[in-house]
Amino acid sequence: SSKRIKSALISVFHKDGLDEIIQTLDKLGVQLYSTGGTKTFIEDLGVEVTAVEDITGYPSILGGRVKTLHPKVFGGILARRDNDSDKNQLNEFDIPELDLIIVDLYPFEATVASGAAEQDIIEKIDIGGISLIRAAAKNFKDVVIVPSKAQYDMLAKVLKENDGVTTLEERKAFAGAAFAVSSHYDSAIFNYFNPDAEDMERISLNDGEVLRYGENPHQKATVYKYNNTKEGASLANAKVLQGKALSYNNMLDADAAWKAASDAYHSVSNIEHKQAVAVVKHLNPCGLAVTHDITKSLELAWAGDPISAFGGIICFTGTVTGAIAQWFSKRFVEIIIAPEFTGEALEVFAKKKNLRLLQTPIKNEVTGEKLIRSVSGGILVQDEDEGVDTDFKNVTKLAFDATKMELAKFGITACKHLKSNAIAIVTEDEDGSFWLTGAGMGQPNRLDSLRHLTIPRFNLKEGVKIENSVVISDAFFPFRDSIEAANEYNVKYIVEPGGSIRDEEVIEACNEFGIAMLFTGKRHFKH
Ligand code: 93A
Repeated sequence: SSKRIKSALISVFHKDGLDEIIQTLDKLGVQLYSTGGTKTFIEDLGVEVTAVEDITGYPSILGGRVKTLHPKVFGGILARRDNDSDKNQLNEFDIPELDLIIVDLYPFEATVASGAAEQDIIEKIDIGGISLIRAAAKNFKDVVIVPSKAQYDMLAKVLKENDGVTTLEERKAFAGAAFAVSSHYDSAIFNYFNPDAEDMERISLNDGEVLRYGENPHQKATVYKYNNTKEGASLANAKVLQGKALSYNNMLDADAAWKAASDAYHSVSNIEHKQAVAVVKHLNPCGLAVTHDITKSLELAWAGDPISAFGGIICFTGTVTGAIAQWFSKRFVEIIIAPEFTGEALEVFAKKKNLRLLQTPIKNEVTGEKLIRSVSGGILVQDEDEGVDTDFKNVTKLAFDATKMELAKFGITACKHLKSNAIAIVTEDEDGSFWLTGAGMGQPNRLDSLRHLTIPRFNLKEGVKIENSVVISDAFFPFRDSIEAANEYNVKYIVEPGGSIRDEEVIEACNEFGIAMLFTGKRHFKH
């Protein structure tokens, strides 16, 4: 039902933006009450206002800690206007009805962020203001609550359009905003007092940012940014330099590209001035390279699978220059991620209005990130699969060439970023560049990954020899059939975790075919 605002209690920390509201309320003949500083502000506007002390009969005490906390204030807010007993009590105790409450809380978060001393922070825990907000929101049937400056526009609109008359629907919407403000405020206090709390508890559902859309345009999606990594930069906090709004898939792909490029960079220790580039499609790196030169890395990453690279997500671990930006002028990509873009690069990219540029430092080798996914009725949390594998065991008669160990490390890293069942082939160029030359992923069996994806992609590369390349499997080979298939193509180096009950059979097949095999002892499924 509709209600006219006849009285208002105003108690705000930041006074900016309030003048217009006060003038409008004054014109509507609303009786104003307010606290110390706010009262001075209103009087300076030449508007008549009554001190809250005149309602309570108490001065503000304890240095302002108790100003509005009084039954005469809260009675006037919480009284049910259609309840005779409540009405009688308001009369009996001479309590004025308060129809509109405007609050702007003490700036707790900003005070914490400023690095203030603990005592200053504690003083900024608003007690009266938060109570006013909760009380007025609880009684939205009769009362309008404006819980922060962010709702001033909404209030101004309601006041102007209907001369201070509000509908129940409008008051309930204000109450909704009020509880968003109060829960956010309390989470900030919670975070301050519980610095070691589980990261998940820190997500405030009000903090979500709406994404362009979900996995498909008819699905809504939101990103909640919170610190789920202990070390270093994060993808969600990358700076968006240009381009249309990001979607759910964009965020996932950008994260996959950023992690693949960064991890590839960390996996290699024998390349001077190393630069990694990843080209990702649908969460899988279809190209990945580490070389001594950023342009070369880009070219090899693109050449990994030039068909799939169309519309891809590219991540660099070094500075993107104008020349690199030019390189993309005739190629369509969705997102480019890099720690740095030169001014010239930005100028060139500016012509591609839809292209997103994300700026973020590379991922640390180990970040302690917690990965979160949902299933119907629950959420799953696990540690990120981090770090470079270095503990290898030669299991075949033929020793795994010592000069191929660095390449193997790069290959394991590439393979670990592919969806299971994953097989990767990596190759070293004449100049010592490492690149992903074949990749098979997402198949329900390893043999299909090898035969139908990895090898055909590898065979597209002219002049690259399989006998010099290393084949990596993300999990053990359950049978000797994959080794037989690999042998058909003349594979000479295989890396796999081991751990199958038929390991002996698999090793025997390698010995038969003159293949050198390493066991890593570490599986890298990615579902
Ligand atoms: O210290 S408080 O928690 N005690 C109170 O009773 C109280 N009532 C309102 N702080 C209180 N407030 C806050 O004072 C409001 O939330 C607002 O931030 C501020 C306005 O004070 P002034 O009008 O004196 O500038």
